[in-house]
Amino acid sequence: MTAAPVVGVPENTAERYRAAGYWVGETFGELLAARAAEHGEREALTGGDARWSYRELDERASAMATGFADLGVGKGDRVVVQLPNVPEFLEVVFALFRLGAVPVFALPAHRETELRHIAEQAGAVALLTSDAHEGFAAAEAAVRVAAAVPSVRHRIVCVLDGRDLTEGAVDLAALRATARALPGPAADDLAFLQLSGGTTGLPKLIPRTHDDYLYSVRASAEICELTRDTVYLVALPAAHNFPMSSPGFFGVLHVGGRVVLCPRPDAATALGLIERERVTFTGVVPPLAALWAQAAPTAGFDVSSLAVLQVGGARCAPELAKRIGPALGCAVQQVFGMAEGLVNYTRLDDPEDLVVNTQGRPISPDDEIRVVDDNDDDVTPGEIGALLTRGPYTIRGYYDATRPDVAAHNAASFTADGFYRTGDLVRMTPEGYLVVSGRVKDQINRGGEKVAADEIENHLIAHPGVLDAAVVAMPDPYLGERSCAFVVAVDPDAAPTPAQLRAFVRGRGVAAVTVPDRVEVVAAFPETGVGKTSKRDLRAAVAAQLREEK
Ligand code: J2J
Repeated sequence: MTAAPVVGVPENTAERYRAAGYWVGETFGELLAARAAEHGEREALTGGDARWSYRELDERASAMATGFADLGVGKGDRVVVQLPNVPEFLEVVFALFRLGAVPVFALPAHRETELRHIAEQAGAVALLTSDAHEGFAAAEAAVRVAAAVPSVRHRIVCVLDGRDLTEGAVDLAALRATARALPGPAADDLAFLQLSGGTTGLPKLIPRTHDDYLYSVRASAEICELTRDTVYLVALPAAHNFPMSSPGFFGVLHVGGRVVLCPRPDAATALGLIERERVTFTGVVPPLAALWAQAAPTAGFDVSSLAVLQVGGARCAPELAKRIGPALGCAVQQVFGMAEGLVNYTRLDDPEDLVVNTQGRPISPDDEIRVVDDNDDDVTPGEIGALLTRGPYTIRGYYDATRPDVAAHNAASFTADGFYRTGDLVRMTPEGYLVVSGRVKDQINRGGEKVAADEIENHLIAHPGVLDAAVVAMPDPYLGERSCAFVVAVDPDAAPTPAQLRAFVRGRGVAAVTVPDRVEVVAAFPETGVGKTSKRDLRAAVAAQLREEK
């Protein structure tokens, strides 16, 4: 068998998913065309001053697809897309879908280090960024990333900040050509690459097909009871899997509802938009839910239109889950999902006990769930174990599996029979609901933003004054977790200070989540019985220290 970049499901399994009606052979481009035919002048999208109807979004996507084609971007070509929550994001994404080119969804928080890695892993032919957002000179970073990654032939810039184009860049606006018919992709083709939270090193690329993703979108829209009257606020970065598909803006477009893009998720901006646009549905990470719930009673906004607030991406404390509904006057839904596939929801008619204390149950009757011990044997039902999953919208391997590093990571992240090792510790309730109780992956989940511990460690060890580094999660009342780096200095008498080390990591052009929140310089690390660094002891040490400082 020749190796392929995407690890597919076995053909008989694919047949089963088609026969069950999960994979229906529709592409994203076809979906948008069908909705434009059906809903025409209804408003699809609001963002900034723009209001686009279904027809306008459809026409824009077709015109821009032609522009990409004329530039030389073709079917199967990967294009890194990094944009904040602006309407152009959807225009670009649907244009690439229509062409069969493959968007690679960088997050707005990513910086040069992540962008370069993503472009390299994807073998991207183009980088599409803003000129600048959040103070990040994205177009200039793109010049350096393109210089470092030989596959990149084009830099395309969406001007949001009024800056002049960097030399050699193409203005996104110039890609708005006159539409011409183009051969589109097949529904079982790769639609896009999402990013994993990263359990080791930088984020891995997650290959999703039109067939598999659209199944999760349709099923999510149904579970979340979306209708054409739904007004959905994209409060999290649109490139993230949660606001994209759980049920996200794709779910809302699928049912003919309206999508409102929120530029920043602070309470005043978000609650203001909920009032102005009569938003009915949105999804956030727990720290934002807490902020909004705290602000709502006195902020003076009328948020009575909001019917459902979803909370997911990181653990939501039961106390918080209880508080949100009354504070915002809406129902709460917990969502436990992952860009690799599996998404669990509490259902809108579930009793309060399940909504408050569990993270929901899977979308599909064909989501296979295993809760296992260290030997991959099933635990006694109800006991805590590691979550493995396989199903009609969960990947079987990261992209590009022909690369030896990715193949090795795939061997560790998937079982021989194709289950994804989520790295989460869960228990299953008698009702079949999952409760997330911890994790085995060495990662920090900073209020939904994930970073691999070894990624931070590598940046610290690059400092000439650092002999060794070990990064663990420490409890935080707002974000749930923050990162704490323990560092052993080369010369204990001339150790770099925590402030210097944080500045050093930041200076390496990394996402903010990669800069350690706290740094402790220590003489040596505690060890386990076999002489390995004991992260468990380090976690306990910083937790104790924090209690003392209170
Ligand atoms: C605890 N941990 C959670 C939850 C995710 C919907 C919602 C979230 C994501 C997402 C997503 C959690 N309680 N409710 O893609 O479609 C942690 C787990 C999980 C990892 C996945 C979606 N919800 N998590 O967060 O790919 O550790 O997706 O494995 O970013 O987030 O992260 P990500």
